Amino acid sequence: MSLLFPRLAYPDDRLAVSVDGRTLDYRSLARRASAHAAALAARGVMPGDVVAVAAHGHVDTVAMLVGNQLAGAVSLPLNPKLGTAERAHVLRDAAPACLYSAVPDDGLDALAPALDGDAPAPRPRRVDGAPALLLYTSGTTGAPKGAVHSSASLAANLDGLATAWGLTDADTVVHALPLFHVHGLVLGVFGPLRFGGGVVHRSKFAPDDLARALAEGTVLYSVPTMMHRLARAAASDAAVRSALQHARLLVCGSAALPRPDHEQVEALTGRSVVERYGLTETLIVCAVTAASGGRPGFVGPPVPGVEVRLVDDARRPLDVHDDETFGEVAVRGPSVFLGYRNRPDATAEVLDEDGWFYTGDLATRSPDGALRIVGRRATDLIKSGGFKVGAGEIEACLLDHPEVAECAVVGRPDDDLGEAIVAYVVARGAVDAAALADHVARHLAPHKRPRRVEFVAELPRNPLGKVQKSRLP
Ligand code: MCA
Ligand code: AMP
Repeated sequence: MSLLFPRLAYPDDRLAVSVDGRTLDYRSLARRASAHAAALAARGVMPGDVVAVAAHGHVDTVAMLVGNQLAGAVSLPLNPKLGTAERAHVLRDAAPACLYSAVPDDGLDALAPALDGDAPAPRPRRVDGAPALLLYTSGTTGAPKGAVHSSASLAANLDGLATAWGLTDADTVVHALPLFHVHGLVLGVFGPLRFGGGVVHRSKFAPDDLARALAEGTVLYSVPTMMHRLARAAASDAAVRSALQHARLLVCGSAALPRPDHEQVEALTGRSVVERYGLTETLIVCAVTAASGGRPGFVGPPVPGVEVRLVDDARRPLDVHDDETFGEVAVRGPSVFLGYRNRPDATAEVLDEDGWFYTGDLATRSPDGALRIVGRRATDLIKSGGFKVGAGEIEACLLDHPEVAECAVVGRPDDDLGEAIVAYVVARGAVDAAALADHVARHLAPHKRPRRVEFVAELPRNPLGKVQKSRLP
């Protein structure tokens, strides 16, 4: 297929997207996306220019992102809740030609979309290797980096997942994932639109509400925190139980789903949860197939079209299939990103000249090819609620607070969030934990705020003065 969204070329009245009850069928989505593409052309936006869209949960966010693709623009979906410092960094780095928002005034100074026109549809842009999507993702230190994907990369990965999960135009995907990451946007919106199905999205996650939405769909996408909360709700709420029972497929990813959550869903509903593993830079690498069903601890074999290796510390391939020996996961294939925007140095660290991307994740491989993620190289990367957060970026932000003399940030195991962000702070004067959490929420993003702040007299250091996080209380 040479179009990213083939059904939009012959649009009909099948539901394409529903957000909080507002819906667009394929015909309305095609019309609104075309009007946006025409508006971009009228503004002089050229193919390859970056166009930012505030990623509010709204049907018109989807119309604009599809319109960007029709126009050949590079979409930058922006978390509308980004704090001042992080937003300034992203906008400086991405240098968008324009910024749109479906929701008026959120301090973003964004353009209102022009989606009501009856502009002639631009000739749909074919799938190719040019940049199409820019997603910012955290590293261990420093500000987030922009990962660049082409439409060919998105198409290849979505087709592989459609094979693994048997996705067709009869499917409607249901989720409440944010629309500014691979999970919610690429899998959760572009996926259904590519296979001609629908998406039912909720802009806020609540277990009972998502269960109601699931009654309108067939496939659920979730992060572990959501599955954990759904499993707890299912214990006392028959409607949640029944919704999970009747879905065709329950999918979870972005972090490991703990065994107790797997077991609780299965005990209450008789259904298993299939996990899949991926990164912003590679899209989805491994997925448990619909046919094989869930298997706690395992993320499945490589997605069709993706090559996976386990490598040792010197990046030499390990030919192991014993579910015991572990190595770093390396990935090659059409869905690996083009690189980090403006950061050839950072790109060269993770992508070698043969096209292998080194994930930093450690895994074992079973005789049947399924991977089990057992850890990661960098201890300074935290996954909280499925969001990736760098300890270094939070430390730098806390150090900008006048009352913080020193600090160290770590992820601590948490039943609900997987890992909770905890900050150890040596304070100069009187400051409370909530004020420091607010400081991070205001400057970076609310999900990056420490959930706990421990005030300490000093940080443990080695003789060279380096903070030793393993010795924190
Ligand atoms: C709370 N809030 C605040 C503050 N505290 N706002 C300002 N200042 C504060 N101090 C607000 C929040 O903005 C939010 O508002 C509300 O209070 C609740 O926030 P919070 O407590 O942070 O939410 P939570 O309950 O902890 O969220 C759990 C969650 C969330 C819903 C599961 O973590 C989530 O959406 N996770 C999804 C992550 C994801 O999609 N990751 C994919 C990336 P409001 O309610 O208005 O929002 S990974 C990826 O793409 C790869 C490829 C992969 O493998 O998938
Ligand atoms: P992100 O950069 O936000 O795309 O996060 C990518 C990281 O999430 C990976 O490097 C893994 O550490 C983690 N991850 C994603 N899916 C899973 C999973 N199913 N199990 C364990 N870790 C996962």
